[in-house]
Amino acid sequence: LKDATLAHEAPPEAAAGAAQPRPDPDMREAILAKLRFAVGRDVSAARDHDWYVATALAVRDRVVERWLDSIARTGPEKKHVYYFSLEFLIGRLFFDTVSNLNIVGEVRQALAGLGVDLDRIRAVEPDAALGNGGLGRLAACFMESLATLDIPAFGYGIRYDYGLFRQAIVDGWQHEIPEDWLSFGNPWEFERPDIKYLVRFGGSVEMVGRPDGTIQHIWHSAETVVAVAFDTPMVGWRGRRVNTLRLWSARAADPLVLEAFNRGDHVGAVADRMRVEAISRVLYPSDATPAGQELRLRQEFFFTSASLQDLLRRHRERHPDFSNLPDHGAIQLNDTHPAIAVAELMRLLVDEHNVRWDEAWRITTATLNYTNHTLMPEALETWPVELMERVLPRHIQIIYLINFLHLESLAKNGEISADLVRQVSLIDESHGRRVRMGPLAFIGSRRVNGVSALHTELMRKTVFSDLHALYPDRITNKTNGITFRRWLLEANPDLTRLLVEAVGPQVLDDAEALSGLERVVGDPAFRDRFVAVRRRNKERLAQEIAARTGVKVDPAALFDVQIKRIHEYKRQHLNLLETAALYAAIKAEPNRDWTPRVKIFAGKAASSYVVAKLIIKLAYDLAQVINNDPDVRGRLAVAFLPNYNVSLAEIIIPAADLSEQISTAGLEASGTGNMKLALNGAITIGTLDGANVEIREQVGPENITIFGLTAPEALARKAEPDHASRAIAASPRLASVLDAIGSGAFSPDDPGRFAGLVGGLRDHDPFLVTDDFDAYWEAQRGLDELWHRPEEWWRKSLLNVARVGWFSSDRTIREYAEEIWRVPVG
Ligand code: TH1
Repeated sequence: LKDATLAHEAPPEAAAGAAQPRPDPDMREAILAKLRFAVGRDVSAARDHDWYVATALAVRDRVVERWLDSIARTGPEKKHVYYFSLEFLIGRLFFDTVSNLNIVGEVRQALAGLGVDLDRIRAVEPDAALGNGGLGRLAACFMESLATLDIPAFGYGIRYDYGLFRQAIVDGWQHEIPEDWLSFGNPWEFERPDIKYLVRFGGSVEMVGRPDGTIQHIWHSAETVVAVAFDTPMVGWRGRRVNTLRLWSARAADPLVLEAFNRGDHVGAVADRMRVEAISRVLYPSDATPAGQELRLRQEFFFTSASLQDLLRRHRERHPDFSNLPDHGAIQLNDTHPAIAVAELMRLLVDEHNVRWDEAWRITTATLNYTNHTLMPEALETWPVELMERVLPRHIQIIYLINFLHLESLAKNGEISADLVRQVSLIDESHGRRVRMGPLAFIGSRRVNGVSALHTELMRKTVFSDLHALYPDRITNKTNGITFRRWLLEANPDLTRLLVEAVGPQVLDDAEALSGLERVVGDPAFRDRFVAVRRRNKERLAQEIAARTGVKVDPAALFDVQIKRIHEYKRQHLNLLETAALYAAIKAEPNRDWTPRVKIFAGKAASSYVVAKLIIKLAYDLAQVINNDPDVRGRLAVAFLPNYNVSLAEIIIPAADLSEQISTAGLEASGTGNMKLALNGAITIGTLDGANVEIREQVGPENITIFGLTAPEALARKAEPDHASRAIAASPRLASVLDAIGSGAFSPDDPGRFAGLVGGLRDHDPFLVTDDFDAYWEAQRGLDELWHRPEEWWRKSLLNVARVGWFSSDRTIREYAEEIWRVPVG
């Protein structure tokens, strides 16, 4: 095999309508010049990191040309999309950029001529881990698809000094290590010291009567923070368009109180600065759980206010007033984290720009849109009224007025009961007074969307049912998607090359062209090549597992993969119970023809989530026993890979045979890892939850393994007080595995370690692990059987690849563009 890494590197002239990359006379000279004059190193002294920076800067020059071109080409009149998100989980940018510019071959060659290996230096780049999981990664995929579809867009967020913590596993326990991704500099960002806004906090509000009888509100804030812009170019496929990701960094207005310093108070002089700059110091490590701290509220308001001021300024440079703001911009709120935008946009318009309240409300509700990503009650953001009064005194007034007008409009439309008021009020009075950010975002938005068909249906029927009855056209579904550039072309170049051969180069531009594969699924020669590609990917993963954990696994075994945040609702512990039961079964009947399996886990637990950390420890303890037991060698192995992030996902996903998507039905809003794994040929074992439902529709029920309670069944079952004890009594296998784990069979050094975890399952089991256990066990054994019929297995696997084109984020973004944002798609 010659340069097998990327078939699509060659100019894909067959791709219709695509802009050809400009011929680049001398990448080699460009890299050498950057090495010398930007990095300040001689070739003889240059190390991998120097080469990485030099090459990134040389590539960046090509990006900047297109970036400026995109901005120039987009007249100010064109409608822009503004994606507000507290998280952008981008991962590495170097190879993504090179690949999207279609210059992988050129760059590889230039580097090779200098004795440098592209694949070695690309691994030097740290991940931009500015997100926790699916929500943050979705924002990153959306930025890529927006550029690809030539939609003018800004991503707005926070430039955290520290991204999501690095996870170390010490003796099975998770430790969190700061992720200082910026310590070697960041060649992709442009600091914009001239683009800065003041964001204010605290203080009080003065009310002054105007001659016309209206009241002017003057906010005397107690604290001022400067938000400074850092811009990163977001390159679309084939470099067609380059958009801006604008991340704000917090700076003190007066960084050094000179007077204090001169007095000799060197610490006091910088204390205020520390407090202010803490705002953009670190990402909260909570996923699908509210962070709930004052600093979090400060982060949310900080980036929302700076972003709104930025886009209002740009609007005012070209228009006499804000009446046509909705024609020139659509704002998408990624969950409720930026929901304070409803109050802040009202404040900016009414207090700072003298727009009348009704007109400001019209503009706000025509500009904002809100995406909901979870319905779990404990995950819905609320803020204590007392905290809001202290941190955002003007905003709480505005929220009260919005709430008053909202409830008044209900009253006008007929009777309203105390019950209905309780349901739809923006203030929750049930446990202390709290502002409910979901309903605030709902009331303030033109469109509100869920992220899968099932999730959107549940939004209408449960959490938002009363608001839905009042505004029946507001909720709409936009099933999530993933960018195929990163998750197929870049992560799995060998499979991509095979697909191009099989269905033609249009598959690089059009995800739906994957359906062309249907023609070859029965072709044994093609199937063999597909299996050979997968085998190489699995060998690479096996090496990675050995390097990271010391566990040796056989690439011929079934690779059974569960990679995602560790959360009880995602039920890694259901998978672990099945693993322990399988171990017992193999030991009891060692001579049966067991399907060799490697159970692969990876994921981070929120630092304060004790049970999630214990689940990681359980995976580790099971691995210790199982991997060291000669009785099961070659049949069962367990590996927990530390520090799951985007880059590790890019290695695991192309090597997965089985994709575990086993959340309690009704609780996983969508999932997006499920789409990435299916796209790369994994078969899904999953519940009827989130986007699994739509994956089943697309790939066909015979090509996915569905098990367990449905969402309505799960809801009903949970209400039965003795559901767990009945499930355990009915399943000797489950009873015995719970006994074993609970009594310390896998933790002889601390036999009581998992007693609490098991006790929780016996007593309450809110996530229905016990109820779904038998169905899950049976489904797994069915897959064991299927593995013994490779022709059938690979046919199903190939049909998954062929039929998941619909899950491209290009499709998702097209739907947002047409129905929510009303912007043209290029
Ligand atoms: C996730 C959902 O859990 C997942 O199902 C979905 O695919 C993904 O969003 C993208 O839509 C969520 N992540 C978070 C993170 C926080 C709060 C709520 C959610 S929901 C911090």
